[in-house]
Amino acid sequence: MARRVLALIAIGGLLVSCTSSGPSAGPVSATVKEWQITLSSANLKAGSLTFNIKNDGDKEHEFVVRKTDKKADALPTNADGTVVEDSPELSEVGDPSEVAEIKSGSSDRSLTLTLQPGHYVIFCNLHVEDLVHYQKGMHIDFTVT
Ligand SMILES: [Cu+2]
Repeated sequence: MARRVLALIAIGGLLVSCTSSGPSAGPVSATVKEWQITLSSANLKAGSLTFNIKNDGDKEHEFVVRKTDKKADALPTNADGTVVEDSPELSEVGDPSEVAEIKSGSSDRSLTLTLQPGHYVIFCNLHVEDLVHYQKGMHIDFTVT
């Protein structure tokens, strides 16, 4: 009997999570590693949002957030392939608008931003030992509505 009740509660929880639609109000779980950045949701709700960042990789990474109309894979770049972080086409969205030096294995870094509706990108802009992390694929788009 108790087991059946628990099963019904579990099913009810699944139905609720499936039927709730629209943007996520956060917090957002973000993972950085070689060579990608992933988010628990890429459709976020405007307002104050916290990104809890985990480095699942073997290398140090960073987490740079900018508001821009450009797609994450088509940002303005320097001659070495890194992103032009202070390009007029990219807007900072907080002070700071990024988290640097995220050590391998760490999960205690976070970034809270107040976000307006629009299109945003996150990228890692490290260039270490001939590896340009942005060019290796460390970028992602997200939208705020
Ligand atoms: Cu990186």
